Amino acid sequence: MAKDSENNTKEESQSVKGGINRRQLLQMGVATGVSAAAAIAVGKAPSAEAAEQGNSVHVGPGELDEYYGFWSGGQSGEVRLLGLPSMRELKRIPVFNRDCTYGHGFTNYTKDLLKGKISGDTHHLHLSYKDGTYDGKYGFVNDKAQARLARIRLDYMECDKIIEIPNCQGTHGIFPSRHKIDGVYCNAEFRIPVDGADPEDPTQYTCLHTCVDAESMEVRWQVKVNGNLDLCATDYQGRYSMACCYNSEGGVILSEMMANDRDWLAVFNLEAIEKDVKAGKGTTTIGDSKVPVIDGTAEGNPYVLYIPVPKSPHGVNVDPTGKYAVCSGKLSPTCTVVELDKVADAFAGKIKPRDCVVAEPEVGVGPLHTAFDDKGNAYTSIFIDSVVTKWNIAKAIKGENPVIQKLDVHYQVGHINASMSETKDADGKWVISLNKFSKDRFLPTGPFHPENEQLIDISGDVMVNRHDGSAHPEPHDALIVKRELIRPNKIWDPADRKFEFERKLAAKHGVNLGKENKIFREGNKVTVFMTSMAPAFGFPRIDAKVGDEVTIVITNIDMVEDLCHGFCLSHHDLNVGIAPQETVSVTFTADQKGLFWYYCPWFCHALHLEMRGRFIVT
Ligand code: CUK
Ligand code: CUA
Repeated sequence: MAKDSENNTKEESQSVKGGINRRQLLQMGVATGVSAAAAIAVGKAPSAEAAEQGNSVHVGPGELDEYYGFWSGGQSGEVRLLGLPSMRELKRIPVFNRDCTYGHGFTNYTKDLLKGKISGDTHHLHLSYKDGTYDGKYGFVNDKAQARLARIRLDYMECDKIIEIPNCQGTHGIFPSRHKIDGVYCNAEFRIPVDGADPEDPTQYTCLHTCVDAESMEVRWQVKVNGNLDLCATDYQGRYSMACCYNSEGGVILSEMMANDRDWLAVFNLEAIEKDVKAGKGTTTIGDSKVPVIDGTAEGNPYVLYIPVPKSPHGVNVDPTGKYAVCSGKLSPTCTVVELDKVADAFAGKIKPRDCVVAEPEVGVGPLHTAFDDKGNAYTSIFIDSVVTKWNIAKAIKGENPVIQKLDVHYQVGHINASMSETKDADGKWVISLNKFSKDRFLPTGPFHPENEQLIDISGDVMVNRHDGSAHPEPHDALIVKRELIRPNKIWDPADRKFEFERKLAAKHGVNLGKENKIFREGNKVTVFMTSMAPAFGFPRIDAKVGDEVTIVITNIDMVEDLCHGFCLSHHDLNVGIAPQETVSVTFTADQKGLFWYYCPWFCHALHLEMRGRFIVT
């Protein structure tokens, strides 16, 4: 059996390159005269043969995956790193949450990032670009819950910046520039009263599109818009950022928000905005914020173009050619295709905004997000129908029925994405379907079910589901990135900018960081510099007095890849991990008298359990 299917796979994958083979056609009913599109579009399950061709999710023991998956972690406030196609979870990167695995929210460095907040809601994660593809430098992720933007450095897979977006609530869609590292554009989803506006009067509410500098992570400018903002995208040339708007009504209850038959795609003219911001032309500020704000609400203003699209749209994605932006009508069974080269004429008043729309294909009930392959096809997630619809963009523009296949997914898909879909190098191999309900697909887990993620092979003419995987709620979005583009370091560089605080502290005390073990006392401040090297800490005993403010600076001086230590202090709510050549510092008050063992929580050595010491408070 195994041998047979192996042979079939080889033979058929060859024939499938040039198109659908005869056996497949028969199984789809095509040979009986029904057109391929019609036969597949009715939602027939792919044949057993089709299921055996194409890509495999099997990655053998010791083999490495071909892609990194970057997952937003939803309510968990984190980001997750997977290997694809195996779907093995490789790492959870804490961002807006506290996580003692790595000490995020416990070390001085990360406490400074979080500023006392330990919850978040990550929806959209995107990587920095150069020339339309990933440059491997940064990841950016939003916090919808507290209107923040975080940056992850991909060289160490750690969060290194978190900023608050002023005068915004519900920071939702974000997208970086795709031509080079430049801006990160952030959409506020909730309209709010600012600058003393009356909370009782929704007509006074404001909504802002924000540009953050990707390197300095400072807010450059904001644009005041009509309606609200939702998902975000940028073009490939640095001309436009864009946002779909589902609440052009400015409503505050459901029926008000659903009233209009059309809302819009807002397109931001970056050149016009930056020019006037630079010249200080027409800019204001809001409240205590010093960020220049441009008004994009007037009809025919040069900054924001409002392209009408049906109805309560969700999702905006730019195809790999950079020509088209695709919006979905959450309450319309259609996608809207906008030709980006027409936008300049619309800004110039030569054509109407609506004339930028070149197609509105019917794709299914409740379309949300769209991904792309390298052959001009789009894949749209259809929430209500629980399908992924594959359709052809060129056919849609010609006015032909573009739907190629609808594949059942289980159940209620939110985001989907395809391998390298958000770059010019989309490769048409995989689609990930992030499904909001798993219902009966897994062993019961009580009232809260896991989510279900399905990995779909799109390399052949027929989409085939290859894998169901449970996920901790609730990943919103995911990227599938070629592994060659991501090259994280395996141990820390002790000269890294991350350790600036600890280096300064060491210099102040004349300590050679990572080389010396020393304890200092100034008044009620105790500062400890110590090393960790399997299986011992630099000090087997640390003394303090009740009320002391204790700072412990620990350097893991092991040079060996994967040899991590940690520092956990019993009964002090303090637990951090320390990677090879990393230095961390923790500051806490010695508020309890007695003896408290500190120990290494990472299994590092045969004598790992003995890697501990006494903290004695008198
Ligand atoms: S949103 Cu979640 S399914 Cu926040 Cu990207 Cu569309
Ligand atoms: Cu060090 Cu366990």
